[in-house]
Amino acid sequence: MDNVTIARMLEETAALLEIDAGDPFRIRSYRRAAEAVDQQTTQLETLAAKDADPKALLAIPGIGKGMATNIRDIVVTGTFPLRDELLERYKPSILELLRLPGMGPKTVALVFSALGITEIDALEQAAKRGDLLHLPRMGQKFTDKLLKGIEDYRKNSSRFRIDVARDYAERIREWIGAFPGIETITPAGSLRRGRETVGDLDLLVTGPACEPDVVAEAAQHVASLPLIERLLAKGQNKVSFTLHNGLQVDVRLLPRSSYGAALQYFTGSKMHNVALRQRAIKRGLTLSEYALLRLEDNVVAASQSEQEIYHALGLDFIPPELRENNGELEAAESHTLPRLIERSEVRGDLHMHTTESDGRNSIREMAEAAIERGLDYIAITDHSKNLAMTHGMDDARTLAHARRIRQASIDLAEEFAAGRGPQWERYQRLLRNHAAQLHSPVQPEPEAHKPTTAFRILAGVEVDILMDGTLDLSDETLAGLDIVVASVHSGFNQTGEEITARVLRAIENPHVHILGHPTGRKVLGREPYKIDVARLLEACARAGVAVEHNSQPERSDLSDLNLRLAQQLGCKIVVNTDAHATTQLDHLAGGVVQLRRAWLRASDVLNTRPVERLLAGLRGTPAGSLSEG
Ligand code: DGT
Ligand code: CA
Ligand code: CA
Ligand code: ZN
Repeated sequence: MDNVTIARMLEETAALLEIDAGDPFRIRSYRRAAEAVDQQTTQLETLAAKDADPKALLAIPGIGKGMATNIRDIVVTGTFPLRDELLERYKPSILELLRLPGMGPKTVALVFSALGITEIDALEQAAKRGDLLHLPRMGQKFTDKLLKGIEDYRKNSSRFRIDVARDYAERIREWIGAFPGIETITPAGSLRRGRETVGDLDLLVTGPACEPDVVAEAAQHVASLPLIERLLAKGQNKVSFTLHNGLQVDVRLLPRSSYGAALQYFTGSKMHNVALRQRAIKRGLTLSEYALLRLEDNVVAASQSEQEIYHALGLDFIPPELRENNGELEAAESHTLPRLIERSEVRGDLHMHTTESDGRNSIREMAEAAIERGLDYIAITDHSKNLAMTHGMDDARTLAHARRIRQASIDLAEEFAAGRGPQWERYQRLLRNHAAQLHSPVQPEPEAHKPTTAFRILAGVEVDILMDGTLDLSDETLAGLDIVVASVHSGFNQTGEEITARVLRAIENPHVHILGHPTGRKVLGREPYKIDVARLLEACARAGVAVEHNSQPERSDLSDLNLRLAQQLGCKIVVNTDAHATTQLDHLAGGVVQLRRAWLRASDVLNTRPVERLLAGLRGTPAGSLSEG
């Protein structure tokens, strides 16, 4: 039982208590416990074991005596009494109702008590019959919106967000990798290509344990994975199953000799593979999941690595993110594939929140976490006052916050100059690791990580774009900041004309540097605003306003296609995390994958530059001059 599962059970219990109109204090305690468990880096399973110190669990903030008992029950029995009791009363399917638009716990409780509804199908039928119209606060409008929501939910629920799939791939990888003789586990399919959603998870496994005479034992190990909800098929070298959330996983165990061919085949996409096979045929070759063979005598031309296969077909290696049959074969043939941006080339992050608005950490904590991740600078951009629920800032608070941010930056610079502080501490740690790993085949390069300039914290804001396109803070305030991100957070129902005009007006303000999450869509959730994206991007390019790729997995906005359009239109582009906690700075890696899918190089992205050149690039530099460096 891992922490993620324990946290999920506590969170579900909080939701069920809410439906049950339970004590708000109690509901909050379950929610806080779920969060605390989720953030633990040690496995609670070990802390909850019989021989472990009974105080170990209690040492975690947010976990009291009762909660510790619940967690011990979960570890031992897979559940705990309160959860069982609530699930008995409401049926597990009721949790799904909460994912529909407009269906908060109070509404779910109402349809349950009035109509006995515990699942989506029954809710849909009731809505269609008009049964909901008799309930308080539920008119025709609510019913229509709900039916549309159910339709969207069904359409989307067969796919999963990439970050969800990635987390499961990692957990399954840990389990499979523990088997002796298994050396390599690679997620293939749409996950490897970095699509923002995946239909199912394809995992390829190889090593001595996957050779034909012994593979059955390894397959047996895979089939005993505790996360499996339902085993669908178990063959000689393939195991398929589903997880609790319905995600299907296909695991294939393959001998080393054909691993490259299998990886190429199962990475796809289908369209890319079709084009590649046609190319093979033209050259007297045939490509399968086992090998690239010469047609005339069936001699293997390549099979062990993808590189060999692409080279044998007269192509440069094509990174998985580009394999969508969008011109990548032609570019690989003419040696004109771009050298795609890498996570390590991003030097700064220009959009994040602190406890000043709705973030969870302080300025200093965000900075230290960014340093730990190898960044050179960040901008702190808390919300403005129009977003009242985030405790957004007015002009005075924005400027006071900016002073604190700059002071924090000065503090870091002074520590740096004195040869101490988080940058030097990180470097010392890298050196120690290096010394410890001297005998390992992979040598880290501590010299490359030696800090040469002080980390910089830029003072910024995420200013709300109001309904009429004016900004939520005064021009004088904005002029006093290093980074102004402007974003839409309201009025999603505006017509295309209205919202396009609104955002165009906002970017006319000369103080705006970056347009935050430009289309407002949520992956598998909310449709984008009805904004004219091409017109918007053209205007941003003209005005020199950078457009953001927001790396929050549920946003991932701009999408890969819109990013490619932005680049073609000459827009400045930045990739940000919009982190609301230190751990979310890790989202940068996923954001970079989307940039890669858009064929972007480091030189296409502003925050790959050192901070001085970044700032120069943000201020009035014509968009066209980006490419020189
Ligand atoms: P997904 O799962 O819908 O997000 O998308 P993929 O790309 O992961 O597709 P999936 O899981 O059906 O298959 C994984 C890869 O295996 C796919 O990208 C290409 C290859 N593949 C699977 N079935 C076929 C097929 O019938 N023909 C060809 N050419 N390739 C296939
Ligand atoms: Ca797949
Ligand atoms: Ca599959
Ligand atoms: Zn925002």
